[in-house]
Amino acid sequence: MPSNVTRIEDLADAHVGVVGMGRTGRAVLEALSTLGARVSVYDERQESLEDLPAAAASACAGSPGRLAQALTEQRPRLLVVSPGVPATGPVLAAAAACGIETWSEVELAWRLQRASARPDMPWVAVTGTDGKTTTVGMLAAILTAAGLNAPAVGNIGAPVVTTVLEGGADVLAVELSSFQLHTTRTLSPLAAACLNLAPDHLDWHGGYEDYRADKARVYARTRRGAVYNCADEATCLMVREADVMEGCRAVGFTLEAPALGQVGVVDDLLVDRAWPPGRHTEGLEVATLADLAHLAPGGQAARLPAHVLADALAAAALALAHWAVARDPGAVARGLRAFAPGAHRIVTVAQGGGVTWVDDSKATNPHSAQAALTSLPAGTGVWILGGDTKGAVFDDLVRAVRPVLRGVVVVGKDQTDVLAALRARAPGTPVARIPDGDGASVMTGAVAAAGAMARPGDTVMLAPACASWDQFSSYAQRGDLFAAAALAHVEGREAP
Ligand code: UMA
Repeated sequence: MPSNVTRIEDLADAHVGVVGMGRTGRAVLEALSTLGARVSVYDERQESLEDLPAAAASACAGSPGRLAQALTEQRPRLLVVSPGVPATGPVLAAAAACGIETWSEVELAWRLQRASARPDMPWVAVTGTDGKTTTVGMLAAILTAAGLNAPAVGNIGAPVVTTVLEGGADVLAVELSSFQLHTTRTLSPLAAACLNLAPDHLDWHGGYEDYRADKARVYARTRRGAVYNCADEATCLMVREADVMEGCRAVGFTLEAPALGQVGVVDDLLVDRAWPPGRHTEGLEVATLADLAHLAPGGQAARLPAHVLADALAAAALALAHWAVARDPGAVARGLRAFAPGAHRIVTVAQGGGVTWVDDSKATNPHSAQAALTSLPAGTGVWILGGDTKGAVFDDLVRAVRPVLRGVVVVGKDQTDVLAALRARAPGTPVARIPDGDGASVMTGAVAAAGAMARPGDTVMLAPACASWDQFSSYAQRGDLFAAAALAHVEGREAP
């Protein structure tokens, strides 16, 4: 049985396996090649093994069972697995049975950094079922506003290992999925947060408790701040049970007035009672709701969705763990003002005749659609909904958003489940149905129907709660077609 690899120096000339040749695997192959490792690559798809960024000692394509068999025969000293490789699948089972140590790309990146000329460059880590990408973006913006070179990396799209090898960063804002955390073993972040916990990816993990346990790993060995969501008991419990470094503080974020040890909201202020020296007697104002107005439908701070405010509070709590932000807390407000939301996430795309048109095409499940819609005042929302349901159930969503609705426009190839939920949970609410067709005609029809329902002061929101695949090529295309049709509608033109 091969001995465990625990040091980067051991990798020169070592036989290392890399599973998955997507974004992660390719970055790992490049990094391992520069270290002089002999790399064998494995992937379920032959096409993924084409045009590799560096030479591989061997390449194997085949079913998960076939990859597991190859691993058992070849027995690399270390295995670096891509996030998509499931915890419950044959590949990780074979590695465990053969005693092959397995790392995530994140683990490799952390070890590379610890062995580099700047071993103490801090990482700030964010996980959670919802809001990770927004929070990491806000965090990077705040750290940048404090004068730091602070890239946003990880699950957000940029493999961490590439950024570490490039050098030059002062601090990393790292988005971590539960997949990545599963095989991350020695990371010791400056600050860490699990934003919330709801069932997700249960097939990959094998069950809810396994999913929870992998999320909780984000807090292990945290040095300054273990940040939890006061409204989510699961995250409070994770922090209570976490094996953090001596001196690490538990920091809560809350939409209410903050108690000692929390970051929260007082009137229209974001207030820190976790970090400042005077926190025992008073809080420190670090930003205002107006600093987040550009993230609200129509740019109105009063309509800021609660989950966006929660993400901003979490980002502030994490960033303030860094000395550069603690010394310059105004960076929180400057960073939040500079933060640009991701495309198709509650973006105001048109305004006219007193009606605001908002693209939240990224809301591909009921949970995220609900978060966006419930920020609207009662009776002022025209909701465009529907698409590929992925087997979701809509009753709870419709019940929750009914008070804000003026009307609903239903799109999608198969509208059965959505219409049944509307009939059961929002009887009497006007509903328009858009017949199946190509993406452009569906969106033009939906915008015309929504425009006919809306009154001055209303918001038309595309928050489909469904995937886009049935009528569009992606949620991005769906959002783009909505924006184009909404603009044409307010300008009195025909949709392009
Ligand atoms: N593959 C196998 N066997 C498997 C699974 C995948 O051979 O069991 C192969 C595929 O054939 C393909 C390659 O692995 O060639 C793809 O690897 P991957 O699925 O791990 O994806 P990457 O391209 O490496 O992208 C990953 C993350 N993907 C997943 O977690 C599924 C990206 O997150 C991340 O941005 C990227 O690394 C950079 O860090 C995406 C994601 O959907 C956005 N994340 C999930 C989420 O946010 O919910 C967790």
